[in-house]
Amino acid sequence: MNSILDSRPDLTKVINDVAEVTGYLWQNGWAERNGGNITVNITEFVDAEMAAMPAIAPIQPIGKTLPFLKGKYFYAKGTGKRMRDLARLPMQNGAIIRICDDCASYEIIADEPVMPTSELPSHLALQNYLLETGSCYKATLHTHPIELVAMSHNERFLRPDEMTRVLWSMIPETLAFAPLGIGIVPYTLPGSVELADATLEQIRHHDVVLWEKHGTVAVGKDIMDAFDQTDVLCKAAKIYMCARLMGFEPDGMTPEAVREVQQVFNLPTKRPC
Ligand code: 2HA
Ligand code: ZN
Repeated sequence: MNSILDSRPDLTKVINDVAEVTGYLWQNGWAERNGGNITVNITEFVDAEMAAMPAIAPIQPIGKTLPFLKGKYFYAKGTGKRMRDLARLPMQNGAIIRICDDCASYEIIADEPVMPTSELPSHLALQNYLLETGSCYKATLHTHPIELVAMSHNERFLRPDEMTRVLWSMIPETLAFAPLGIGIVPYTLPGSVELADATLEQIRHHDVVLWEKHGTVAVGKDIMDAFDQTDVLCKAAKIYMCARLMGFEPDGMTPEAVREVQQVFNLPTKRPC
């Protein structure tokens, strides 16, 4: 069967990276059944032939009007599709969509009429924000990392400053690679516009957002980067949990040691691009 990826090596590389990452999500135990979703802005790879491709399914509403998305193209994981299946067959478990001129609806153009992710309002609201701010970030990743979700069941870790402080203090690399820390969104119905709005507020100032008792959302320059952001914070959560399993509350790096890393490595206080 023909695929939009045929004779498009650059686009194929992006989709193959998504497939590689979805394999990691499954192996990490972060992607039970159809858990999690991904979108990647692929507009830079669109050629005249792609731009002329007709919709292969009825136009659908996004649920929000997102003015910076007009005419943009995204790869999106399909709703109800499994990450572990996407790892083998990305174009049968995800689709390429085009945002319509009303900026409030989208059409699927390839390869198959796979309806995109149930969290599309959140993903596209983040993509709209990235374009609005001129960011070079292209990917959004929602997944269910076990240890971070477990921590969100405790009131102490629903305080974003406390959660960030504990994670940063587990290992210097957490601070170095997630210098904006983790934001928290109190429990909100999955797939809702309210969840999208709350996520957007938090991602402005954080590397990753934790949805209470649900999962994480990360943005990245590409899908590998969004995965790394999540992975770095989850590693810190694992170390915290290992210490607790050994029967003690970990000391954590001292505030002075944390400040030293921030200063010596000149860590950014906002997203680099
Ligand atoms: O796609 O994870 O939050 C399934 C989900 C919804
Ligand atoms: Zn989810």
